[in-house]
Formats: sequence, structure tokens, C-alpha cells
Amino acid sequence: MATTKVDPKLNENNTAKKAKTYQGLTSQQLIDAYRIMFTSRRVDDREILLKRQQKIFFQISGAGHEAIGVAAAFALKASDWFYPYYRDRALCLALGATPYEMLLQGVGAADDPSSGGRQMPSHWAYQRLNIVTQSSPTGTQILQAVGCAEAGRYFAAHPKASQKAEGDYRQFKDVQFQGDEITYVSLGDGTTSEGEFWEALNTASNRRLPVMFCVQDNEYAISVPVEVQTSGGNISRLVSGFPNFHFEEVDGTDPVVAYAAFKRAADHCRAGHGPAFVHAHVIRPYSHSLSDDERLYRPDSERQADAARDPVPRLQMFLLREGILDEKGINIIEKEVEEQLQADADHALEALPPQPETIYDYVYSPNLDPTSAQFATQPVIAAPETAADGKRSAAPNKTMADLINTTLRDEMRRDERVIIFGEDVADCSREEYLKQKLVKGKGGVFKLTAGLQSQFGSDRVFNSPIAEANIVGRATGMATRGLKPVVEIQFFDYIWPAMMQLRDELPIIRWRSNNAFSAPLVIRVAIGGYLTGGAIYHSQCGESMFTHIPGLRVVFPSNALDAAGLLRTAIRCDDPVLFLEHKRLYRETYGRAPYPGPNYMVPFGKANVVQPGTDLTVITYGAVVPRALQAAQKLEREHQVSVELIDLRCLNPFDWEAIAASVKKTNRALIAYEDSLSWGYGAEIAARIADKLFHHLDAPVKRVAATDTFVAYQPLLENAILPQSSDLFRAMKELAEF
Ligand SMILES: Cc1ncc(C[n+]2csc(CCOP(=O)(O)OP(=O)(O)O)c2C)c(N)n1
Ligand SMILES: [Mg+2]
Repeated sequence: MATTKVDPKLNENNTAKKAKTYQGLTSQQLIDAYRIMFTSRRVDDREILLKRQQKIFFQISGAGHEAIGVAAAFALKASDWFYPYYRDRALCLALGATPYEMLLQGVGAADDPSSGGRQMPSHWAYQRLNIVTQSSPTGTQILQAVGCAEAGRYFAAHPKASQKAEGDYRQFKDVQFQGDEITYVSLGDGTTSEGEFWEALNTASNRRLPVMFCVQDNEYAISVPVEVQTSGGNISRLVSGFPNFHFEEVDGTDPVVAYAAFKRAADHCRAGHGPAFVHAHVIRPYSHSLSDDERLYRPDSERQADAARDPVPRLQMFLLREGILDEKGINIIEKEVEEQLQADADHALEALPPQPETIYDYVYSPNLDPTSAQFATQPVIAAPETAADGKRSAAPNKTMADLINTTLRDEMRRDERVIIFGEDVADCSREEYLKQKLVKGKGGVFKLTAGLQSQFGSDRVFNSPIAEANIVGRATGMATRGLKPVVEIQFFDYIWPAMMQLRDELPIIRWRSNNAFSAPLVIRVAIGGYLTGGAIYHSQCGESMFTHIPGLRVVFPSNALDAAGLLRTAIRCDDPVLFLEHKRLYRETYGRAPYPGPNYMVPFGKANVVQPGTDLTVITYGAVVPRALQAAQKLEREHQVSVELIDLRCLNPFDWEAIAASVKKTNRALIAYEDSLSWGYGAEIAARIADKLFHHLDAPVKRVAATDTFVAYQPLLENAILPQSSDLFRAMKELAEF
């Protein structure tokens, strides 16, 4: 970017002192800056025109934020990583995105490199420029940027982990990293009100991560002024206590001043001292977006004061004053920009839209299908051992908890990209206690990760703050870079702070970027009740809220062997997976199994027929499986009713073929699940059976589930609320007799 010679045609008088630089910026860089800033403003103006002509469908501008974007881009390197927000048009242009590409997103073209027509304009994603796909929710990018920085640091410490490997997600995940890279993340002043912003500052500070936060403070969040958002009206004052940060508060309408600030900030990050926080005061000369009219809440006086600080004319005056450009030179640049933009707009308006039949592309990985035979392997059980006394003992049965732990261990050994974090998952954060053998270590509140930190080190297994969005957001950023985080949410009941990341980010990254980015990772979650005393906040289910999210695989094993096989598939596959582990099943006698070896996998979307039958079909999963089995066996014993019991194992995708084949045979279907009845997982299955198998049914499709309440503490109430074996028995009997 940095050329020193100024084109003579742009400045005939050539009054600039050639060698002079401005905070390190050469005359030519300042001319480049002007060209980019002017282009940025004119792309906005062009989009506004096109929107008014109804040729594009949305517009949000970067006006007033041009100087800060150019300054940041000039101070950073192409190999750094970028999580910009919608006002960062000038940043993206300065990094190498083109106006034509931006206009392609405006018209929603198939060739729009950011999203293939799936996202609004100014939702940047340029794979070649390390500009990671951005979305609309304010602030969701910030924790991901922290995770991105963590991934860079991890790969620098474990360079071999970046190597490609055949046969799993790594085959399709290129890893690039630089030892001294910086992750830039920007946001508006209003967005600092989001909790995730504070979670990100906390972790970046605590881990001394090379994250450059840029708050672009235009004093408004749509119509809400900064003093309403931020106590005291100045975010710099509030964040100043975070350790390890370098802080800058600058006039973000002056590219020279802003550049100097970014340079100092970048030096701090690159030297490994920690994150930086650049608070840039900017203006918003246009309304929030074309859907907003700022005259409703801002008087003319305020808008005129902003206009006096407009970065584009300001830089123009600076260039003239310094003799870097003359008026003719300015005119040449502006004319070139306008002509090119006209051509770009004409060209973009002719671009082809995406075809409707492509809507399902990239909901999931197009490369690796976790339902395929590649993920179906047989258990390899160790041969019986012969003891000294000649007695032969078979491989011992293991609990679900044991086999999950073993699977994690196997996969961490096999794949150095696998890292584990979450609440209490480490053996001991104060690792000197472990080293001195003063403590044994915890390894999870249910001990599922016990021993992993001790075996694989504290940079591969570590505790997170109690902040679920932090866990999922960071993991998403890491997975985008190619790591395979296997994170834990301690209780399903506490997953909700992560819901924004889980609904609006993680599962959509591939789809919204038209396959340019992806974040395959695993979220293990302890779920479910039947705990006797678990009460409301340690017993909930709620899986249907997640099976309703396209792009997210949802798995729910009922026994040790399936848990091992499905977890391995989850780790090796190329999609994000919510792996639900029923707490009651962790150490249950039911469903124990010998260690199936380090390559045992169960494909997703394949049900297990727990017992075949002819009279009715029961479709269930999780902790209801053993309860339904008990009921079915009793029904067989007492009433000679033969029940076919199907354990779905995987809820998204689910095994419709197994259900259909069974219902066609038995002509009766009962869906049993632990979650509350209404709008639950069984509703979808029941609707599909009614829709697709109507002519095969001899009885109405039935459901057994929890009451439409929460799960109570007192065991008498818990028993009444959750579906019991006796409830299942009664429902099966009624259905058989219908
Ligand atoms: C989580 C969330 N809540 C609300 C919105 C709607 N919204 C979009 S932009 C915006 C204001 C953001 O203000 P600020 O962070 O100051 O950025 P600016 O637009 O001023 O640059 C709001 C409320 C959103 N996109 N996401
Ligand atoms: Mg703002």
C-alpha cells in the first residue's frame, strides 16, 4: 500500500515537501487514503440512490466513519484478521474489497462474494482478505474475534496442528496463522452496552490476547444517544481498569491522528503485551440507515456541528493545505472514482441473482456427510485377558461417563486441533498444585473431562469464566480458524446466555457466507432430569429449541456405546454439533459397554432399534429409552403386546426411514420424550407421521412427555411431572387396544 512517489499529474505545482511524512504516512498514502474515503462515501451515495430507485433492497452507510477505517487498515497487515461491523466500508475497501463486490451484495447477486445474495449489504465477508463473515446482531462478533486471536496464538504454539489430515474436517479446513498476528474487531458506541462486549474485554485482558477493539463512537445508536447507553457518556472511562490493555481515545475523523493511535495500539498487540482499545470519536452524517429519519430526534444544529467535522472534506482540505494535492488533482481522483463507480453499478445491476433451488446449499458442510458410511465403524473390543490364575476376563463394562472421557482422550491424542474449555472442565487451574501433586484435580462437575488437562496440558484444556456466551462465542471464532473446540456447557439449564451465539451465529456462519467460512465444533451439554432433587434449574430438557435451528446437528445418546460413537463423529465431522448428555445416564447400569476402541463411530441420523416388535412403535431417545424398554417388556409379559422400540440417538438429522419402516409394519406410533409435551420434539415426528403415513395408521399418533410445567424439587412432584415407566406402559397399552 505504501508508495512514496506522488503521481505528478495529481499535483502540478508539487508544493508538498516530498520527504515529509505525517505520523509515518507518506504523501502518497494520504492520497490513497483520500481516494478510498471518497470512494467509500460515494458507494454509500450510490447505494442510497439505488435503494430509492428500488434497485437494491437495503442500505446502511459507513458515512462519517471513513477515516477510522482507512487508518486501521493502514496500521494493520494483510495477514491480520478482521471482524468489522457494518460501518466499516472504508476499512474493507482499504484492505482490498472493491466497490463492485459491495454493490453485488446490494443487488443480492449470486456472485456476491460476501454471501451470495443471502445477507444485507455492508455485512462483510471476504475470505481472501481475512475479513470474517459478519452478521446483524450488535456485538456478536466481539467474542468470536477473541476466539480468533486465541486460535492464532494456539497454532503458533502448536504449528503441527495446522497440518491438513485426511478423513475428517481437517481435510477441508485450511489453517493460516502468523506468530504476531492481530485480530481487529469494531463496534459502535451503543453496542458497548451488550454483555458480550464486556465478556470479550474480560477474556482478552485476562489472556493478554492480541485483539484490537475499535469503538466507533458516533454518539448514537439509532436514536439513542451515548449518555443513555453508557454511564457517564464515555466508554473509555469505564473500560480503563482492564489490565494489560493499551488505550487510545482519538478524533476518528482525522486519519493521521487515528493512524498514529492504531500504530501504537498495534505495536502493543504485536509485542504480545495484550489487547488494545481504540475509542474513536466519529460522526454520523446520514441517518442510521435508510429506514431511519434522524430529523425526528436530532436538531439541525447538531447535524451541522457534525458536518463541520466530516472526515472526507476535512482530508481534502488537509491535502490542499499541505500542498499534497492541488484542486486539479482532487478533481482527477474524484472523476476517476465516479466513472469507475458508474461502471461498477451498471455492471452489478446486470449480475444474475441466485437461483431459488440453491437455498439449501451450505446449511451443512457440502464436503463431509456425517450420516454417511464413512462414519459407521464397528466396535473393536479388546480380547479377553488371561490372568495369572488362568481365568479369562472379558473387557470390563464402562459407563457413559467413562466412555465420553475416553473418547475425548482418544481424539485429543489423534488431533492436536482439539481443545476443551468450559466451566470447571480443567483438573486444576492453579496448575502448580497439580504439578506438586498436592491435588488430584476436578475435571468437570460430572468429571467427564477428568485427567485431560493433566495429560494434554493447560493450553488444551482450561477453565472459562462463568459466561456461556463467552464459551460459545470464543469457540466459534476458534473453529472459524480451524481449531476443533469441544466445549462444555455445565447444565442445559444455563445455556441461554449463549443463545444469541447459538441461534444467530454458529449454525449460520457457513450458510450466510455461502460456504466461505464455517465453524465446525462440538458443544457438550449435560441435560435432563430424573435426578431426585435436581429441581427446576438442574433438570430441564428443551432440545426442540435447538432442533429448530437449521445448521446445527443435535445428538442425544441413551447409552455408553452410542455416546462414544456419536461423540467421535461429532468431533470428526465438519458441522457444529450440540451433543446432549443425559446426566442420569452418565453412571447408569443400563447401557454400559466395553471400550469400543479409538475409531468407533456411529453415523448421525441413524436410529437404533432397541427391540423389534410387531404391534406398535415407540419412538424415543435419551433417558426415556430405558424407561420405555421396561414398560415394553412388562407389556409383552403381561399382555403379549410386541413393541418395536426405536432410539433415535440423533435428533437432527433424525432417522425418518427407520420410523416410517416401523410404523408401516406396526400401524401404531407413540412418541415419548422427557421434555414438556406441548411444542416438543414429538410434535414434529407426530405431524410427519400423520402427514406421510396416514394410510398406514390404525390408531391416532400418541405422545407421552413431561407436563407443561418445570421440573420440581420434591421427588413426588418430579415423578408426577416427568414421564415414568408406568405412564409409558399405560399409553402403550391404550394404543395397542385402540
Ligand atoms: C442485538 C441487536 N439488537 C438490536 C439491533 C438493532 N440495531 C441495529 S444497529 C443498532 C444501533 C447500534 O448502534 P451503535 O452500536 O452505536 O452503532 P452505529 O450504528 O451507531 O454505528 C440497533 C439497535 C441489532 N441489530 N442487534
Ligand atoms: Mg453509534
